Amino acid sequence: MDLIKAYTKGLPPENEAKQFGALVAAGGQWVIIPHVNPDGDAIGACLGLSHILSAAGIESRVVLPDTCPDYLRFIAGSDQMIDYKVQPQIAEDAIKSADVIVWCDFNAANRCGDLEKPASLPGKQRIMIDHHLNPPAFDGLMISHKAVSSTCELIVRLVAEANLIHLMSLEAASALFVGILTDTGGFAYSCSEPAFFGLVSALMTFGVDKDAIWHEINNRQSEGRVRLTGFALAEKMEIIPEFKTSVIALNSAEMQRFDYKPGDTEGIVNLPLAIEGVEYSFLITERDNRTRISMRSIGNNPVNTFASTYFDGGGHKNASGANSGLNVADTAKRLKQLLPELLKLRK
Ligand SMILES: [Mn+2]
Repeated sequence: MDLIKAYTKGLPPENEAKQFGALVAAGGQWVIIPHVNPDGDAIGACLGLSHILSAAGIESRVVLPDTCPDYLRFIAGSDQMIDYKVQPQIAEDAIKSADVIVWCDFNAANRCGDLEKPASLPGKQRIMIDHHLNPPAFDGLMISHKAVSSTCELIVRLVAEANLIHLMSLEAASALFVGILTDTGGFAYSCSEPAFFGLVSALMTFGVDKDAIWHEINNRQSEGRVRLTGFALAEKMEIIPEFKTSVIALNSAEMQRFDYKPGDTEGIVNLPLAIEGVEYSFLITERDNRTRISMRSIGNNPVNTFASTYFDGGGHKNASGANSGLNVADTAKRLKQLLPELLKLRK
């Protein structure tokens, strides 16, 4: 038994790993798609899986519904990704000629934006590898487990359970480490199981340079991004003590003032939770004329049911997201009106 398999403890279950292993053995052309507005876990998982497939002799392409944030472009293979926003025809052709389509780090077709239709093309073998809650019915191999920290962790487990760990390389392990690091907030949440650290420890043996990855993700931000964070906290954060809530609403003009690039607001939503007494944090942003709400909470205060009940969204208990059909200001107004309902959902 290899080092990583010692920690997987049947997650994912053997039948899923077997089916995945059979698909890898069958080869063919694969396309891997992440969710819109991809984060470290989505990009790390897509590229990590792509490296693993390459080692198996499988031709795979990562096709993004929209732009990869700059801070993730250090990951090996990121220069080979196809951005649908930049190369729509190449992206569609890649998906059309694929035998296998992987939904990576999302579970509903509408989470991959403009790729919703191509990602759902009939007649394709589909695989979902994801850790978000409440996956809808899926036409394909569903490897969906909410108990893992990240889709990257799930891929490490899947590869080990499928007896394919010999395909793991330094490039793959490093990409997968990125998602484990970012989706746990630097090992702060969603990773309390001892087995998790055993798994990470085993992954490190492939030569992952943790310090270099930390540096790439945290210490290479643009001046605009750091100033936008400062502006959001100093000028835009509204604390509503009776609801233990912080709301930050940033419209497009405010974001552009700081030369906004995709990914620049990543992480801002977590910062108000540092304030004593704040248990909920909401960040409302505007991107491509769409209003997005990021939701975070501490402890037994679910935000996912709030996201799905009152907005078009969902996610994890303490980390959810939603779309809003209203503009930023009106979304903030509606959100604040709904705060009494939020408190009713407390356990
Ligand atoms: Mn994730």
